[in-house]
Amino acid sequence: MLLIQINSHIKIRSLLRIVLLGKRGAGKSSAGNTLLGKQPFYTAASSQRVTKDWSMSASTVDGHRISVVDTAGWTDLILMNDNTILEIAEWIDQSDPGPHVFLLVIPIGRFIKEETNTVHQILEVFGEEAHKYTMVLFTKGDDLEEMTIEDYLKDTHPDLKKIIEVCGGRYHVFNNRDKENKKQVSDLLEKIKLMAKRNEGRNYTKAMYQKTVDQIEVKWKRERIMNAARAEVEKEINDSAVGSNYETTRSKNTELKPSPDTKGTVSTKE
Ligand SMILES: Nc1nc2c(ncn2[C@@H]2O[C@H](COP(=O)(O)OP(=O)(O)OP(=O)(O)O)[C@@H](O)[C@H]2O)c(=O)[nH]1
Ligand SMILES: [Mg+2]
Repeated sequence: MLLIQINSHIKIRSLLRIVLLGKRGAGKSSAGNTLLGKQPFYTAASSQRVTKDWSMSASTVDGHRISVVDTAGWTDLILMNDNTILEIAEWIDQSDPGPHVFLLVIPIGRFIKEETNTVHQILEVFGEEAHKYTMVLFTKGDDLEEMTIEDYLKDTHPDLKKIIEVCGGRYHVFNNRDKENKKQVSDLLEKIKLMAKRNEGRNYTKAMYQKTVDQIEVKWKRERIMNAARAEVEKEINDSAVGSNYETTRSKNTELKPSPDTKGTVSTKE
């Protein structure tokens, strides 16, 4: 046990591997730059996804070697499919042998249902085992103005509170516009190191990811079977509706249109 702790201490001291995740435009690349104290990641105010692929950069911060993987912005349109699964596996590979921490980047502001869906999707993709390696990193801390993050969280959307709870109550806030504020970086590193120590220096692994992918694939398979069954039932209902409409129309036509051999008898009878 002691040996494991010493080893993990050495591991954490040698390189802290960080992966940034979050919705498009959440401030992931900016947060990566703030963390590293340099600008390896391109950032922009855009309604489109700015970062389209992952990239990695490393630096020494407060005497610690850290590597940061910046990832493409999650959008509601990114439906999980085989390509996304492979792309994520690559991000994890980049952080070989696996990240010590996922920073779930969420901008300060109005937290609406759409954000919740994205965050839930991210949490689902990495699976339950990832929760203990995840921390919420709020960006746009300047928007808090006079408020503290604790004040902001007191009145926030219950879904956001739940997300923080899922992440073991871990969160931090960055103002990426304040490049002089080195304390925000040191404080985050301290929180990450504390978390890494609690995890005994272990990191999220590709095997953990594989496990969740297998579960997702089973879920997809089940959904595909259910959808096919549903489509079959709908088709049967439609077919029988068309059939009965046809019958109704046919019988209406039969009532209204006199057959050629009865033609004339209908109107001339009286
Ligand atoms: N005011 C303020 N703006 C910020 C902050 N962090 C990021 N931004 C701005 O938010 C916009 C998006 O930031 P990015 O870092 O490019 O966001 P991203 O999550 O990497 O975006 P994608 O790569 O498209 O997913 C940019 O205009 C940033 O300048 C912050 O702390 N405060
Ligand atoms: Mg980006």
